[in-house]
Amino acid sequence: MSRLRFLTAGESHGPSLSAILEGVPAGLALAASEIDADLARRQGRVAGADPYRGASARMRMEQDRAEITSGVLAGETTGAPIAIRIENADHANWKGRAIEPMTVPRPGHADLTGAIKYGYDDLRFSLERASARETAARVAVGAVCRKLLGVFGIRVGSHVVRVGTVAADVDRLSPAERIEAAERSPFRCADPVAEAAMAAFIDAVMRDGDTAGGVFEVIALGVPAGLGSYAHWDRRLSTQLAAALVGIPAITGVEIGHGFDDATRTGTAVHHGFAPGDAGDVVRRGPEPAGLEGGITTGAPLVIRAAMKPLATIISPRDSVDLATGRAAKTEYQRSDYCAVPRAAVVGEAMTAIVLADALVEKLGGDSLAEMLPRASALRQARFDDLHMRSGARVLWP
Ligand code: EPS
Repeated sequence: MSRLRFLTAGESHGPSLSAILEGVPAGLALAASEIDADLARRQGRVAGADPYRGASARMRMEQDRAEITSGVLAGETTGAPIAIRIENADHANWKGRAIEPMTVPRPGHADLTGAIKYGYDDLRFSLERASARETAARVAVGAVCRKLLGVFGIRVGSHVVRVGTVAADVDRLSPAERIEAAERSPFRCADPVAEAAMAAFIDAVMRDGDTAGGVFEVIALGVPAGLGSYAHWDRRLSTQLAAALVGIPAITGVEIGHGFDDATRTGTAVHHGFAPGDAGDVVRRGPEPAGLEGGITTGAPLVIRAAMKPLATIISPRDSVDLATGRAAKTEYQRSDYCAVPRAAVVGEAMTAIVLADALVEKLGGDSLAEMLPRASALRQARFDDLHMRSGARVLWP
């Protein structure tokens, strides 16, 4: 089913992160600098801005750069697997160092569950791979998918709608305005009033030695109707998008459009009417339902939200147990971010781009761009007449 697939490898303080992406059609122009642009967005290194407030000191250390080591020849994809490598600058600081085993698990992190599952006596073995550092590799893969989607006029962006108790008010902005405004904001927030309040909230959390979570929204524009299917649960695009987002570290909730708010309303308030359009098409009488109906895209902007729990690495010591002695102990602080919601939003874009690129390749046939482009124009021009939807009554069951 899935035409496009990827794997990542690498530890947080190891020599490098690696990714292999397979299923990208031949003929896509691709340069490492295009991947670097998204890596910089994930790190908050945009237009010379300082890395996001609330980010770990590690962010100042890393200047993530992608090296493409296969699948691209003479500047174009060949259809072969694309391999990408990103160095960890911090590796030099850990290499060859004798490090005391970590034996006190941080509640909420993968320390304890990793040790139970794999039988570690040093919890750093969990931490190294469970670390959100790995999301840099996903963003690199997402950048390639973004490039592919761009050829078909599909754009993916994100913005932060909540940090802790501070919510952004974005109702007056169109989906395109939201993601464009976020690109100019150090918090990826489209509401300048909320942005200032978010900064104050994060400053207070940092002063208290605590962490903050929040909610981000991913928006995809220009998505054609007809991607995904209701034929089986795993073919629903909503299933794939929700899984892609909840698979980002610290994500604990996913919402299609305003799913949780809509659950408080009645059907007539949520489902607006259809009307015949001028071009022989069907238009809606109210706001679009988040771009998905029956697990299939409608052609409207796709809107998905994800909730991030407050990070589990907290500067203030937490009650725990020393697994080496079995006695009560306090956690020791490991360097971390205080709030990573704006960075998680960029990872959310990457995961969304990967799902959409897979669905597009599945719909259009993905050996080469030359093959996909004419099929995409035919799809966009399809009218109901072409789809034989006005043929009147028929017998369904002979
Ligand atoms: C992370 C802990 C911190 C973060 C890291 C994710 O790393 P370190 O322990 O090296 O200070 O900075 O994120 C990144 C390095 C990154 O590039 O996103 C964790 O435990 O998840």
